[in-house]
Amino acid sequence: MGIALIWCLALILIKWITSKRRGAISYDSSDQTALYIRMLGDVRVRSRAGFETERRGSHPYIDFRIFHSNSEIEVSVSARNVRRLLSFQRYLRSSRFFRGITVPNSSNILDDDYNGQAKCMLEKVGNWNFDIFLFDRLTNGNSLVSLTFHLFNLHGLIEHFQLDTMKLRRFLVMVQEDYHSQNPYHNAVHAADVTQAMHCYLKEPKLSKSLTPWDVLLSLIAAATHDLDHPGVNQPFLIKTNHYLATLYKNTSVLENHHWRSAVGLLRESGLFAHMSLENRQLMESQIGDLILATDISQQNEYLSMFRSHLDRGDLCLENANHRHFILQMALKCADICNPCRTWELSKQWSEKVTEEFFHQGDIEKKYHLGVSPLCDRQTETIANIQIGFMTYLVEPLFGEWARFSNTRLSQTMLGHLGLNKASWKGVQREQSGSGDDVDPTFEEMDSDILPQEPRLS
Ligand SMILES: *[C@@H]1O[C@H](CO)[C@@H](O)[C@H](O)[C@H]1NC(C)=O
Ligand SMILES: CC(=O)N[C@H]1CO[C@H](CO)[C@@H](O)[C@@H]1O
Ligand SMILES: [Zn+2]
Repeated sequence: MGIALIWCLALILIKWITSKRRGAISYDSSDQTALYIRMLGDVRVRSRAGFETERRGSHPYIDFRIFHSNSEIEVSVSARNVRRLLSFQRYLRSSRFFRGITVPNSSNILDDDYNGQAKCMLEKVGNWNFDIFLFDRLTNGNSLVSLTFHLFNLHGLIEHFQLDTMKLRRFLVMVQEDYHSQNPYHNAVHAADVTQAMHCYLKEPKLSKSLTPWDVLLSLIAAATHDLDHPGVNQPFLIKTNHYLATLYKNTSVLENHHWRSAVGLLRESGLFAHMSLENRQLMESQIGDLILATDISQQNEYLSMFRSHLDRGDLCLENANHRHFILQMALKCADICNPCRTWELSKQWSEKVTEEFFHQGDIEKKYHLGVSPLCDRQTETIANIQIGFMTYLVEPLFGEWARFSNTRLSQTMLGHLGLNKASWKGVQREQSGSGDDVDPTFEEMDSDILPQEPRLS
């Protein structure tokens, strides 16, 4: 789950739900968080959907049948234009033919493309300042493969689980390939960044002294695969375009379920754990699912309040495997939305990328009259507004609890960056608005703009 889902999901739900229950919900601006969480909570309906793996390249990513049932659009847009507009969707890269070429040579990646600087950077892979963008350039776009392979080695997983390094590399290359490099944000570099953050959290004293190699293995795989095959649009977009994944997963954690099932597909295909018992492999698949599904931001309230009550009661016992896995879910959630907790230099780049992805979705929605998702309209939104809301309502609450759990220098560093970055965006916002107004216009506009609008989704 990436940030892209967060805002559009939250706001589009407000549109939907208020259209159905206008007047039933109070939009007290002092309680926006509760409002968001309530809205997000409403979408979570059913239990986890089917257990089939997702086969790569087996489906078109976006189903545009919706366009053909809309006569207004049908006349103005040719199928060819639709296809061209959606060229960001990867078709070719999923083909077995393509993979057949790259995979056998994947073992060269670490030897050939690794220059001295990339190796040097890996010595500091546990630093919070690690520059994943630079690392990705130094590794020729292979940051996810290089970093994850290195971490497997560093944590002794290859030896402990008797992993075949060829199979491991092959698996990681397939994972990296199944991210869409055309996505400004949800691409393999984001996955590498989340994996690096996860590694930093695994090293935190409370965790490192209680985690088993199994826990570390699952954490790294889940981090590396948590947004696998992300289409670069969010769940509401998939639902309103009648995408088959939305149907398959019953409108619930659609993307996260797909990331998980895709990961399972690659694990099976690579045979990386073929030497383990079926029972262990099944356990691994379901535990990786628990981790990836936890990244669905619409469930943040549940996870956060569970975390909070554990911390209030002081009853977390990391010798207990269930408690450990709960903490790993929280850690992955933190890793996934830690962008605002990085240095300004890195954080700013992520903000630009995620906004670009939002706006791209908004452009498609505009062009095809799908109703522009909130925060996706480049005419009315700014990076600063989006970031300030995101930090205030989602990142700060999560990292506040994390710092209670793990009150370390790293946690203080993250909260420090978060505060500074927010202040920087507020500065940008003030410059742009030309006034001293600190209030996020997104939230101010909620009553006047979002509420009266009729949803155009049905
Ligand atoms: C998913 O949402 C769409 C649009 O709101 C709706 O038409 C469809 O029935 C929903 N599917 C399920 C399984 O709830
Ligand atoms: C596509 C490609 O680069 N294939 C090469 C893979 O590696 C072998 C030998 O290592 C070469 O012979 C192939 O040409
Ligand atoms: Zn993500």
